[in-house]
Amino acid sequence: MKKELEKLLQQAKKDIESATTPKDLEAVEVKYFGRKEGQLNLILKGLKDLSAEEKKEMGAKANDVKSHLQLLIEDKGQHLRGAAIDAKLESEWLDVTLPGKKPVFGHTHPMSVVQYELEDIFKSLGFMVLDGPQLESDYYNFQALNTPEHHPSRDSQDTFYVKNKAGNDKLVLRTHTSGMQVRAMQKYGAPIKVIVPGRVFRYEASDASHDNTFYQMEGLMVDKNISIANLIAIMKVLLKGILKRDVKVRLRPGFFPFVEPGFELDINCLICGGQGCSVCKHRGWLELWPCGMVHPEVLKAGGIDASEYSGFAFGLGLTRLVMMRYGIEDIRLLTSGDWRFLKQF
Ligand code: FA5
Repeated sequence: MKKELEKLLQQAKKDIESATTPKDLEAVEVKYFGRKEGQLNLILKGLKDLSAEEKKEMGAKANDVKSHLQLLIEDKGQHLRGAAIDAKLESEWLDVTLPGKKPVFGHTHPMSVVQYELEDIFKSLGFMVLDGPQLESDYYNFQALNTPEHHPSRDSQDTFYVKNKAGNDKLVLRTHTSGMQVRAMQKYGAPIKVIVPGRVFRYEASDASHDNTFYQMEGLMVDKNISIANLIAIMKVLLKGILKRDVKVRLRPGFFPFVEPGFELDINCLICGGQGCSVCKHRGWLELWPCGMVHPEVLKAGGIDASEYSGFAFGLGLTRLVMMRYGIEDIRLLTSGDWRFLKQF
Protein backbone atom coordinates (compact mmCIF):
# COMPACT_ATOMS: atom_id res chain seq x y z
CA MET A 1 0.00 0.00 0.00
CA LYS A 2 2.86 2.32 0.76
CA LYS A 3 4.16 1.83 -2.77
CA GLU A 4 0.72 2.41 -4.22
CA LEU A 5 0.41 5.67 -2.26
CA GLU A 6 3.86 6.73 -3.44
CA LYS A 7 2.95 5.96 -7.08
CA LEU A 8 -0.34 7.83 -6.73
CA LEU A 9 1.50 10.83 -5.30
CA GLN A 10 3.97 10.97 -8.22
CA GLN A 11 1.27 10.50 -10.86
CA ALA A 12 -1.03 13.09 -9.26
CA LYS A 13 1.83 15.62 -9.14
CA LYS A 14 2.37 15.12 -12.88
CA ASP A 15 -1.36 15.52 -13.57
CA ILE A 16 -1.53 18.71 -11.50
CA GLU A 17 1.53 20.01 -13.29
CA SER A 18 0.06 19.43 -16.74
CA ALA A 19 -3.40 20.97 -15.98
CA THR A 20 -3.66 24.17 -18.03
CA THR A 21 -7.19 25.36 -17.14
CA PRO A 22 -9.26 25.44 -13.93
CA LYS A 23 -11.47 22.79 -15.57
CA ASP A 24 -8.48 20.43 -16.09
CA LEU A 25 -7.61 20.87 -12.44
CA GLU A 26 -11.11 20.05 -11.30
CA ALA A 27 -10.90 16.81 -13.31
CA VAL A 28 -7.61 15.95 -11.54
CA GLU A 29 -9.24 16.55 -8.15
CA VAL A 30 -12.16 14.25 -8.99
CA LYS A 31 -9.76 11.61 -10.36
CA TYR A 32 -7.89 11.33 -7.07
CA PHE A 33 -10.34 12.43 -4.38
CA GLY A 34 -13.73 11.68 -5.94
CA ARG A 35 -16.02 10.04 -3.41
CA LYS A 36 -16.83 6.92 -5.39
CA GLU A 37 -14.13 6.46 -8.02
CA GLY A 38 -11.38 8.63 -6.50
CA GLN A 39 -8.07 6.71 -6.69
CA LEU A 40 -7.07 7.54 -3.12
CA ASN A 41 -10.34 6.15 -1.78
CA LEU A 42 -9.87 3.01 -3.83
CA ILE A 43 -6.46 2.44 -2.24
CA LEU A 44 -7.80 3.21 1.22
CA LYS A 45 -10.39 0.48 0.87
CA GLY A 46 -7.46 -1.96 1.40
CA LEU A 47 -6.89 -0.61 4.97
CA LYS A 48 -9.42 -3.01 6.42
CA ASP A 49 -7.13 -5.97 5.56
CA LEU A 50 -4.13 -4.55 7.45
CA SER A 51 -3.02 -5.00 11.05
CA ALA A 52 -3.82 -2.28 13.56
CA GLU A 53 -0.19 -1.10 13.48
CA GLU A 54 -0.09 -0.91 9.65
CA LYS A 55 -3.51 0.72 9.58
CA LYS A 56 -2.19 3.53 11.76
CA GLU A 57 0.94 3.96 9.66
CA MET A 58 -0.85 3.80 6.29
CA GLY A 59 -3.68 6.02 7.51
CA ALA A 60 -1.15 8.71 8.47
CA LYS A 61 0.71 8.27 5.17
CA ALA A 62 -2.58 8.57 3.18
CA ASN A 63 -3.44 11.77 5.06
CA ASP A 64 0.00 13.21 4.26
CA VAL A 65 -0.42 12.37 0.58
CA LYS A 66 -3.90 13.88 0.57
CA SER A 67 -2.96 17.13 2.27
CA HIS A 68 0.18 17.45 0.15
CA LEU A 69 -1.81 17.03 -3.04
CA GLN A 70 -4.57 19.38 -1.84
CA LEU A 71 -1.99 22.09 -1.24
CA LEU A 72 -0.58 21.57 -4.73
CA ILE A 73 -4.11 21.74 -6.22
CA GLU A 74 -4.88 24.89 -4.27
CA ASP A 75 -1.65 26.57 -5.46
CA LYS A 76 -2.17 25.52 -9.05
CA GLY A 77 -5.84 26.65 -8.91
CA GLN A 78 -4.79 30.12 -7.78
CA HIS A 79 -2.21 30.28 -10.51
CA LEU A 80 -4.67 29.20 -13.22
CA ARG A 81 -7.42 31.60 -12.08
CA GLY A 82 -4.92 34.48 -11.99
CA ALA A 83 -3.74 33.64 -15.51
CA ALA A 84 -7.35 33.57 -16.78
CA ILE A 85 -8.00 37.03 -15.27
CA ASP A 86 -4.76 38.35 -16.78
CA ALA A 87 -5.76 37.02 -20.21
CA LYS A 88 -9.19 38.68 -19.94
CA LEU A 89 -7.71 41.99 -18.87
CA GLU A 90 -5.21 41.75 -21.71
CA SER A 91 -8.00 41.29 -24.24
CA GLU A 92 -10.03 44.18 -22.77
CA TRP A 93 -7.11 46.50 -22.23
CA LEU A 94 -8.01 50.14 -22.33
CA ASP A 95 -5.71 53.13 -22.25
CA VAL A 96 -7.70 55.72 -20.33
CA THR A 97 -5.11 58.38 -21.10
CA LEU A 98 -5.79 58.24 -24.87
CA PRO A 99 -7.79 61.23 -26.21
CA GLY A 100 -11.49 60.38 -26.84
CA LYS A 101 -13.07 60.10 -30.28
CA LYS A 102 -14.66 63.40 -31.31
CA PRO A 103 -18.31 62.90 -32.33
CA VAL A 104 -19.15 64.45 -35.70
CA PHE A 105 -21.76 67.18 -35.29
CA GLY A 106 -23.92 68.39 -38.17
CA HIS A 107 -24.63 72.07 -38.58
CA THR A 108 -27.03 74.41 -40.33
CA HIS A 109 -26.95 74.14 -44.14
CA PRO A 110 -25.52 77.27 -45.83
CA MET A 111 -28.87 77.76 -47.59
CA SER A 112 -30.61 77.92 -44.22
CA VAL A 113 -27.91 80.14 -42.68
CA VAL A 114 -28.50 82.80 -45.34
CA GLN A 115 -32.28 82.33 -45.26
CA TYR A 116 -32.41 82.85 -41.48
CA GLU A 117 -30.15 85.92 -41.70
CA LEU A 118 -32.41 87.43 -44.36
CA GLU A 119 -35.48 86.64 -42.29
CA ASP A 120 -33.93 88.48 -39.34
CA ILE A 121 -33.14 91.55 -41.44
CA PHE A 122 -36.66 91.61 -42.93
CA LYS A 123 -38.27 91.06 -39.54
CA SER A 124 -36.31 94.04 -38.23
CA LEU A 125 -37.94 96.06 -41.05
CA GLY A 126 -41.41 94.91 -39.96
CA PHE A 127 -41.98 92.10 -42.50
CA MET A 128 -43.92 88.89 -41.68
CA VAL A 129 -42.36 85.56 -42.71
CA LEU A 130 -44.82 83.22 -44.46
CA ASP A 131 -44.58 79.68 -45.76
CA GLY A 132 -46.53 78.42 -48.77
CA PRO A 133 -47.46 75.17 -50.53
CA GLN A 134 -44.84 73.68 -52.82
CA LEU A 135 -47.62 71.91 -54.72
CA GLU A 136 -49.51 75.00 -55.88
CA SER A 137 -52.62 75.48 -57.97
CA ASP A 138 -52.25 76.73 -61.53
CA TYR A 139 -54.46 79.62 -60.42
CA TYR A 140 -52.14 81.03 -57.74
CA ASN A 141 -48.91 80.12 -59.55
CA PHE A 142 -49.98 81.73 -62.86
CA GLN A 143 -53.53 82.95 -63.42
CA ALA A 144 -53.88 85.19 -60.35
CA LEU A 145 -50.52 86.69 -61.37
CA ASN A 146 -51.94 88.04 -64.60
CA THR A 147 -50.56 85.05 -66.52
CA PRO A 148 -53.49 83.27 -68.20
CA GLU A 149 -53.21 79.92 -69.94
CA HIS A 150 -51.15 80.05 -73.16
CA HIS A 151 -49.44 83.29 -72.08
CA PRO A 152 -45.93 83.19 -73.68
CA SER A 153 -44.20 84.07 -70.39
CA ARG A 154 -45.19 80.62 -69.07
CA ASP A 155 -42.55 79.17 -71.41
CA SER A 156 -39.70 80.43 -69.25
CA GLN A 157 -41.23 78.69 -66.23
CA ASP A 158 -42.03 75.22 -67.50
CA THR A 159 -42.72 72.90 -64.62
CA PHE A 160 -44.07 69.57 -63.48
CA TYR A 161 -47.87 69.31 -63.68
CA VAL A 162 -49.60 67.02 -61.23
CA LYS A 163 -52.93 65.30 -61.78
CA ASN A 164 -55.60 66.53 -59.44
CA LYS A 165 -58.23 63.91 -58.57
CA ALA A 166 -60.92 66.50 -57.89
CA GLY A 167 -60.21 67.87 -61.38
CA ASN A 168 -61.25 71.44 -60.59
CA ASP A 169 -57.82 73.07 -60.72
CA LYS A 170 -54.51 71.95 -62.19
CA LEU A 171 -51.73 71.49 -59.65
CA VAL A 172 -48.12 72.37 -60.39
CA LEU A 173 -44.84 72.09 -58.54
CA ARG A 174 -44.58 75.84 -57.99
CA THR A 175 -42.16 77.59 -60.31
CA HIS A 176 -41.65 80.57 -58.02
CA THR A 177 -42.67 81.87 -54.62
CA SER A 178 -44.81 84.57 -56.28
CA GLY A 179 -47.92 82.40 -55.89
CA MET A 180 -47.96 83.52 -52.26
CA GLN A 181 -48.48 87.16 -53.22
CA VAL A 182 -52.21 86.77 -53.86
CA ARG A 183 -52.68 84.22 -51.08
CA ALA A 184 -51.11 86.69 -48.58
CA MET A 185 -53.16 89.68 -49.82
CA GLN A 186 -56.38 87.64 -49.64
CA LYS A 187 -55.60 86.55 -46.09
CA TYR A 188 -54.13 89.73 -44.56
CA GLY A 189 -55.38 92.59 -46.81
CA ALA A 190 -53.52 95.93 -47.02
CA PRO A 191 -51.26 97.35 -45.73
CA ILE A 192 -49.01 94.30 -45.81
CA LYS A 193 -45.27 93.50 -45.62
CA VAL A 194 -44.33 89.84 -46.12
CA ILE A 195 -41.48 87.65 -47.26
CA VAL A 196 -41.89 84.02 -48.35
CA PRO A 197 -38.73 81.93 -48.50
CA GLY A 198 -39.09 78.49 -50.08
CA ARG A 199 -38.24 75.75 -52.50
CA VAL A 200 -39.32 76.05 -56.13
CA PHE A 201 -39.08 73.76 -59.15
CA ARG A 202 -38.56 74.10 -62.87
CA TYR A 203 -38.38 71.66 -65.73
CA GLU A 204 -35.00 72.71 -66.99
CA ALA A 205 -31.53 71.39 -67.75
CA SER A 206 -29.07 72.05 -64.97
CA ASP A 207 -25.71 73.81 -65.29
CA ALA A 208 -23.39 75.74 -62.98
CA SER A 209 -26.05 78.36 -62.15
CA HIS A 210 -29.34 76.54 -62.95
CA ASP A 211 -30.94 73.67 -61.12
CA ASN A 212 -34.38 72.05 -61.36
CA THR A 213 -34.91 72.61 -57.62
CA PHE A 214 -33.75 75.82 -55.99
CA TYR A 215 -34.78 78.44 -53.44
CA GLN A 216 -36.32 81.85 -53.82
CA MET A 217 -37.51 84.46 -51.39
CA GLU A 218 -40.58 86.43 -52.35
CA GLY A 219 -41.10 89.89 -50.95
CA LEU A 220 -44.26 91.96 -51.06
CA MET A 221 -45.01 95.35 -49.60
CA VAL A 222 -48.36 97.06 -50.21
CA ASP A 223 -49.36 100.34 -48.63
CA LYS A 224 -50.38 103.86 -49.56
CA ASN A 225 -47.80 105.81 -51.62
CA ILE A 226 -45.31 102.98 -52.12
CA SER A 227 -42.83 103.72 -54.90
CA ILE A 228 -39.76 102.27 -56.61
CA ALA A 229 -37.63 104.34 -54.22
CA ASN A 230 -38.88 102.17 -51.31
CA LEU A 231 -37.98 99.04 -53.26
CA ILE A 232 -34.44 100.18 -54.05
CA ALA A 233 -33.85 101.27 -50.45
CA ILE A 234 -34.84 97.82 -49.15
CA MET A 235 -32.65 96.06 -51.72
CA LYS A 236 -29.60 98.09 -50.73
CA VAL A 237 -30.03 97.34 -47.01
CA LEU A 238 -30.44 93.68 -47.80
CA LEU A 239 -27.48 93.18 -50.10
CA LYS A 240 -25.07 94.93 -47.77
CA GLY A 241 -26.43 93.03 -44.79
CA ILE A 242 -26.13 89.63 -46.40
CA LEU A 243 -23.01 89.89 -48.58
CA LYS A 244 -21.17 91.92 -45.94
CA ARG A 245 -19.29 93.94 -48.57
CA ASP A 246 -19.99 96.57 -51.16
CA VAL A 247 -21.09 94.99 -54.42
CA LYS A 248 -21.77 96.46 -57.83
CA VAL A 249 -25.37 96.06 -58.94
CA ARG A 250 -27.30 97.17 -61.99
CA LEU A 251 -31.00 97.66 -62.48
CA ARG A 252 -32.42 97.07 -65.94
CA PRO A 253 -35.95 96.72 -67.28
CA GLY A 254 -37.40 93.22 -67.03
CA PHE A 255 -40.76 91.82 -68.03
CA PHE A 256 -43.01 89.86 -65.69
CA PRO A 257 -46.79 89.92 -66.27
CA PHE A 258 -47.44 90.52 -62.56
CA VAL A 259 -45.42 93.77 -62.20
CA GLU A 260 -45.54 97.08 -64.00
CA PRO A 261 -42.94 98.45 -64.37
CA GLY A 262 -40.63 95.43 -63.90
CA PHE A 263 -36.87 95.29 -63.30
CA GLU A 264 -34.01 92.89 -63.05
CA LEU A 265 -31.36 93.57 -60.47
CA ASP A 266 -28.09 91.93 -61.53
CA ILE A 267 -25.07 91.54 -59.33
CA ASN A 268 -21.50 91.81 -60.53
CA CYS A 269 -20.34 88.16 -60.40
CA LEU A 270 -18.44 87.61 -57.16
CA ILE A 271 -16.98 84.31 -58.39
CA CYS A 272 -14.91 85.92 -61.18
CA GLY A 273 -15.04 89.58 -60.11
CA GLY A 274 -16.90 90.42 -63.31
CA GLN A 275 -14.26 88.90 -65.61
CA GLY A 276 -16.61 86.14 -66.85
CA CYS A 277 -16.93 82.51 -65.76
CA SER A 278 -19.28 79.51 -66.11
CA VAL A 279 -21.49 80.77 -63.26
CA CYS A 280 -22.27 84.13 -64.93
CA LYS A 281 -22.07 82.53 -68.39
CA HIS A 282 -19.11 84.80 -69.20
CA ARG A 283 -21.25 87.91 -68.89
CA GLY A 284 -19.68 89.23 -65.69
CA TRP A 285 -23.20 89.82 -64.28
CA LEU A 286 -25.56 87.40 -62.61
CA GLU A 287 -29.34 87.77 -62.65
CA LEU A 288 -30.28 87.74 -58.99
CA TRP A 289 -33.23 89.80 -58.02
CA PRO A 290 -36.19 90.48 -60.32
CA CYS A 291 -38.69 92.95 -58.97
CA GLY A 292 -41.21 95.62 -59.83
CA MET A 293 -44.36 97.45 -58.83
CA VAL A 294 -47.29 95.10 -58.24
CA HIS A 295 -49.61 95.04 -61.28
CA PRO A 296 -53.12 96.47 -60.57
CA GLU A 297 -54.65 93.16 -61.80
CA VAL A 298 -52.71 91.30 -59.11
CA LEU A 299 -53.82 93.71 -56.39
CA LYS A 300 -57.38 93.16 -57.62
CA ALA A 301 -56.98 89.36 -57.43
CA GLY A 302 -55.76 89.87 -53.85
CA GLY A 303 -58.90 91.87 -53.01
CA ILE A 304 -57.04 95.19 -52.70
CA ASP A 305 -58.22 98.48 -54.23
CA ALA A 306 -55.51 99.54 -56.73
CA SER A 307 -56.72 103.13 -56.75
CA GLU A 308 -55.92 103.43 -53.06
CA TYR A 309 -52.90 101.18 -52.61
CA SER A 310 -49.69 100.41 -54.48
CA GLY A 311 -46.85 98.09 -53.74
CA PHE A 312 -43.66 96.41 -54.82
CA ALA A 313 -42.75 92.75 -55.12
CA PHE A 314 -39.51 90.89 -55.68
CA GLY A 315 -38.40 87.30 -56.21
CA LEU A 316 -34.89 86.95 -54.85
CA GLY A 317 -32.85 84.01 -56.21
CA LEU A 318 -31.86 82.76 -52.78
CA THR A 319 -29.71 79.88 -54.02
CA ARG A 320 -27.71 82.20 -56.26
CA LEU A 321 -27.28 84.66 -53.41
CA VAL A 322 -25.80 81.85 -51.31
CA MET A 323 -23.42 81.06 -54.19
CA MET A 324 -22.29 84.69 -54.30
CA ARG A 325 -21.92 84.95 -50.55
CA TYR A 326 -19.65 81.90 -50.24
CA GLY A 327 -18.06 81.86 -53.73
CA ILE A 328 -19.65 78.50 -54.67
CA GLU A 329 -18.85 77.68 -58.27
CA ASP A 330 -21.59 75.15 -58.99
CA ILE A 331 -25.20 75.42 -57.80
CA ARG A 332 -25.62 71.63 -57.77
CA LEU A 333 -23.20 71.28 -54.86
CA LEU A 334 -25.81 72.87 -52.60
CA THR A 335 -28.29 70.03 -53.00
CA SER A 336 -25.70 67.26 -53.39
CA GLY A 337 -25.74 66.36 -49.69
CA ASP A 338 -21.99 65.83 -50.01
CA TRP A 339 -20.45 66.17 -46.54
CA ARG A 340 -17.00 66.98 -47.97
CA PHE A 341 -18.57 70.11 -49.44
CA LEU A 342 -20.94 70.94 -46.58
CA LYS A 343 -18.42 70.64 -43.76
CA GLN A 344 -16.61 73.74 -45.04
CA PHE A 345 -19.39 76.02 -43.83
C1 FA5 B 1 -39.38 84.84 -61.04
O1 FA5 B 1 -39.39 83.70 -60.62
C2 FA5 B 1 -40.36 85.87 -60.56
N1 FA5 B 1 -41.38 85.22 -59.80
C3 FA5 B 1 -39.63 86.93 -59.77
C4 FA5 B 1 -40.43 88.14 -59.48
C5 FA5 B 1 -41.11 88.25 -58.29
C6 FA5 B 1 -40.45 89.21 -60.38
C7 FA5 B 1 -41.82 89.39 -57.97
C8 FA5 B 1 -41.15 90.35 -60.08
C9 FA5 B 1 -41.83 90.43 -58.87
P1 FA5 B 1 -37.23 84.48 -62.46
O2 FA5 B 1 -37.74 83.38 -63.27
O3 FA5 B 1 -36.30 85.41 -63.13
O4 FA5 B 1 -38.41 85.34 -61.83
O5 FA5 B 1 -36.49 83.87 -61.19
C10 FA5 B 1 -36.11 84.67 -60.12
C11 FA5 B 1 -34.68 84.38 -59.68
O6 FA5 B 1 -34.58 83.00 -59.38
C12 FA5 B 1 -33.63 84.59 -60.78
O7 FA5 B 1 -33.20 85.92 -60.80
C13 FA5 B 1 -32.53 83.68 -60.34
O8 FA5 B 1 -31.74 84.29 -59.34
C14 FA5 B 1 -33.30 82.54 -59.73
N2 FA5 B 1 -33.43 81.41 -60.67
C15 FA5 B 1 -34.25 81.32 -61.75
N3 FA5 B 1 -34.13 80.12 -62.34
C16 FA5 B 1 -33.20 79.45 -61.63
C17 FA5 B 1 -32.65 78.13 -61.74
N4 FA5 B 1 -33.02 77.27 -62.65
N5 FA5 B 1 -31.72 77.76 -60.82
C18 FA5 B 1 -31.35 78.64 -59.85
N6 FA5 B 1 -31.84 79.86 -59.68
C19 FA5 B 1 -32.76 80.28 -60.56
